[in-house]
Amino acid sequence: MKKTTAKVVRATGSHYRLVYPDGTVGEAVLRGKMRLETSEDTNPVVVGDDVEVENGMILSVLPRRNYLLRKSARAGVRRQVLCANVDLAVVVATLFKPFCPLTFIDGFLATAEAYHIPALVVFNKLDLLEKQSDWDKLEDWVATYESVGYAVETVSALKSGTLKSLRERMQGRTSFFAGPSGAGKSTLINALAPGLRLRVGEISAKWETGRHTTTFAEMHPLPFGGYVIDAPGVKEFLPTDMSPSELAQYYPEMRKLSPQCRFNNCTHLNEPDCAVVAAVEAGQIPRTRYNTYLNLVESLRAS
Ligand SMILES: Nc1nc2c(ncn2[C@@H]2O[C@H](COP(=O)(O)OP(=O)(O)OP(=O)(O)O)[C@@H](O)[C@H]2O)c(=O)[nH]1
Ligand SMILES: [Mg+2]
Ligand SMILES: [Zn+2]
Repeated sequence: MKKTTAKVVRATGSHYRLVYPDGTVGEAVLRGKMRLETSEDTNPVVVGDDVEVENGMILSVLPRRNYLLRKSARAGVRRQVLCANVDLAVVVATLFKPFCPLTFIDGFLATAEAYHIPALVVFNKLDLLEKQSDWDKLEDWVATYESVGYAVETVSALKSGTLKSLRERMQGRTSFFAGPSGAGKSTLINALAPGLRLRVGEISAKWETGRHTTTFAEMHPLPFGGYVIDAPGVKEFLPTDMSPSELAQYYPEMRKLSPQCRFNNCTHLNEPDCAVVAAVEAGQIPRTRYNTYLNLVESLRAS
């Protein structure tokens, strides 16, 4: 077989599943030389990559239109590239079962911002909301994200009637789904593309967390056009490889105000005449967003 290009649709350790331009599917491994050239702090080939391949051997990765990476949770590995060449970065969050920290959502949104990928916040498991205080909390979170310019969907993977608008946003695009384990990423994808029958997991009754059912990232075609990448749930989504003042640029509401700070490299932590801190105190920037910024700065400093 002569040299050709293909799309990586599944990445498990050092094995990859490829789809060729004619629609055929094949398995591949990395050429030895490529493994050697690979730096140890990241993974060389990810779902969504277009690769050059010959005889089941991946020779090279074609230039990426974009990619998404986070701080790796694995010892000895600094960062983890999650996907490449996507149109929409979707964070699937829940108010409970499992609880999704706002720092998770905001770490994800800032990362998508850093890599110039449009982002969408999806609150799933709407059917579990009972008390008025739950609905108030959801309304508050939705208002927060919309007020800083993000698109938000509120859905239940178990109620297909709630998915219409999400489907429209995903139609014809390649979306990447991230979220804590158990948030319902695979269940949502099953509801959007019923033929797939992806494995879904139980929620631990004791911890109200998921059980890491999805173990590798995989790209699936959608029946209404487009693709979706289902990914393993992660506990944290922390940006990496940026300074605090850069991170602030990836909070759109801070980016807007930072020209009014006294210092042009203001980190909005404790500098005098900081327009961002003033806006937080005046209630013009959501305090929850500023708090997650502080958490993420902390994590950048620790890495
Ligand atoms: N009540 C309710 N349960 C849901 C909803 N969406 C998913 N679930 C349940 O949540 C559990 C976990 O769902 P999964 O789809 O496996 O979650 P995941 O995000 O793919 O988890 P990982 O693969 O571990 O990252 C399953 O028991 C689902 O039935 C929803 O909208 N409402
Ligand atoms: Mg899953
Ligand atoms: Zn400032």
